[in-house]
Amino acid sequence: MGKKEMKKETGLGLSYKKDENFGEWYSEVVVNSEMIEYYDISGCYILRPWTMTIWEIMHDFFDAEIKKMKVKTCYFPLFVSPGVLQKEKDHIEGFAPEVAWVTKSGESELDIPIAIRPTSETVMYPYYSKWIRGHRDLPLKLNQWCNVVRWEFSHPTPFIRSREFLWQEGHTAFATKTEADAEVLDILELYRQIYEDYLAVPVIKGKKSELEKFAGGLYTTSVEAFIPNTGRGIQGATSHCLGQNFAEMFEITFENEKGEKAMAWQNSWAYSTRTIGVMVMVHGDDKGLMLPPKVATVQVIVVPVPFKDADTQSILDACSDTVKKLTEAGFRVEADLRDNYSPGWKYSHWEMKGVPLRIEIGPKDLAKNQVRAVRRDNSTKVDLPMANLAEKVRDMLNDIQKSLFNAAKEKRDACIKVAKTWDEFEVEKDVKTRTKGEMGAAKTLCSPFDQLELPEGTLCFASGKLAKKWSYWGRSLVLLHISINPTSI
Ligand code: 87F
Repeated sequence: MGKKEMKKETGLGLSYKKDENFGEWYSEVVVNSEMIEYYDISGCYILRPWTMTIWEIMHDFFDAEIKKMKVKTCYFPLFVSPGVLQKEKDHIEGFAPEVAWVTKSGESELDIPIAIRPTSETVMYPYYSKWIRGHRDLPLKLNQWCNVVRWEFSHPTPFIRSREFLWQEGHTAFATKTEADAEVLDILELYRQIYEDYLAVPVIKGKKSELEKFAGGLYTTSVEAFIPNTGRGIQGATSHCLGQNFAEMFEITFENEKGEKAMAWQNSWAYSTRTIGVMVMVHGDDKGLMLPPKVATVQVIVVPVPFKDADTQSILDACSDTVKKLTEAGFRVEADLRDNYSPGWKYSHWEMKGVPLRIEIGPKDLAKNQVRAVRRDNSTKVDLPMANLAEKVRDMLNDIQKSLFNAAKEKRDACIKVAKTWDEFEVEKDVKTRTKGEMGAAKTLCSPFDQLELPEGTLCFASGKLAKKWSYWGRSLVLLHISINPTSI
C-alpha cells in the first residue's frame, strides 16, 4: 500500500517530510491538523476553530494591552470609493494591481465601481480630518479588527500569503512627533511579545531601510522572524511612524495651544494571521503541528488506555476527574473518550494537532494513583502522582513553552552569518536587483535596534565606504540564510 492510500484509510500521518518537501509538508500539516480547509477560490482559506482559538488568544492579549494605552476600538466600512483611494495615488501606485473591485450588483454594472479595502488609510483619514479640530481632540488612537483583501498573484500560501486575511490595524494621531515615536516602539514591543512569549518564535526588532519602508510613511519598524527550512527572513509585523505625509494629504490639522494651525503626527501598525503560519513553519515536525502551550486551544489531552479485563468505567471516570481537576486549575484540557478509536490512533491524532501534553490513564496508573504524561515536543514520558498533578502540569507546560523558544532561537542563531565583506555585493538596491532570479532577491530585513559592536573603521561590505551600522539581509540561499553585515546605507 502506498503512503497516500494509507493516509486516506487512516486519515493520519503525513506523506511529506518537513526537511524533504517543505512546501507540501506545510500544506498537509495545516489541513490535517484541522486548522485550514482549502476553498474553491485560489488564495482563500477556511480558518477552522483550531486556528481561530489561537487567533482569539492573541487578540485578547493584544487588545487588552492597547486598551491600557488608551486605544479605542472602531469599525470602518469594507468598501472604499475610487476617488478617495486615488487620493493616495503616489503610495497606492505599486499596490494598485492588488486592489479588488466590485463592479456589479446582480446583473447590472455599478455606475462607479467600489474597491475592497486592502488597508484602511484612505477609508479612515478623511474622518480623522473631520474629528480632529483642536489640540484637545488629540491624541486620537483607534484600532480595528477586520479582514482585508489583497489580490496577490504570486504563489498563495495559507496564513503566509492569502488574498483575504484577518488583522488588527491601528491608526493614531498625535500633536507631537515625540509621542508618535514613543508609541511606535511600544507597539513593536507588543508584537515582540506575541511572537516570543506566545508563539515561541524569536524575532529581531529593527528599523527598515529607506528602500524597504512603507513609502507613505516617515520610517518603518518591524519584527523579523526566520524560517529555517527556507533560509528566509519573514516580516512578522510592522509599526510605522507616518510623520505628517498623510496629515498633509487628508488635511488632518488642529489648532494648537498657541492658537496656531498645526499638522498631526500619525502612526499605523498591524499584525495579521500570518503570525500563525510562521508559528506552524517554525515548530511543526514530521508528526504534524506543534503548539506552544500559551496559544494551544487544548493544552492537555487526556486519553484513556483500557485493558481487556480492566474496569473500563473506572478508567473513564479517572479521565473525567482529571479533566475537571485541571480545568479548575485553569488549564485548557479535554478527554478523548471516543470508543471507536484505539489509544494509538488518538495519540497520533492529537500529535498531528500539536497538543503540547498528553496524559494517558490505564489500569496500572489507576492502581498506583498516578497518570502518565507525554510531551509533544520531545516525546519524554513521566509518571505523575495524582496528588499534585496541577503543579506538575504547570511546570511541564512552562518548560515546553521555553524549550520551543530556545530550540527555535538556537536554530535561527546558527543560521546568522556575520559577513564583513562580499565583493560581488553592491549597495542595497543593486543587491536586490542583481540577486533576483531563482535564488530570490537578497534584501535588507532591518537594521536591528540591538546592534553588534561595530569596530571603528569597519567598511561597508557592499560599497566599501565607512560602515554606519549592522543590517540583516535575508535571501533564499540555503547556505547563507540571513546575514548581518556592516552597511553604509
Ligand atoms: C496593497 C494594496 C493597496 C500594503 C497594499 O502596514 C495598498 C496597500 O497601502 C498598502 N499593501 N500597503 C501598505 C500598508 C501600510 C500600513 N497600513 C495600516 C501597515 C499597517 C496597517
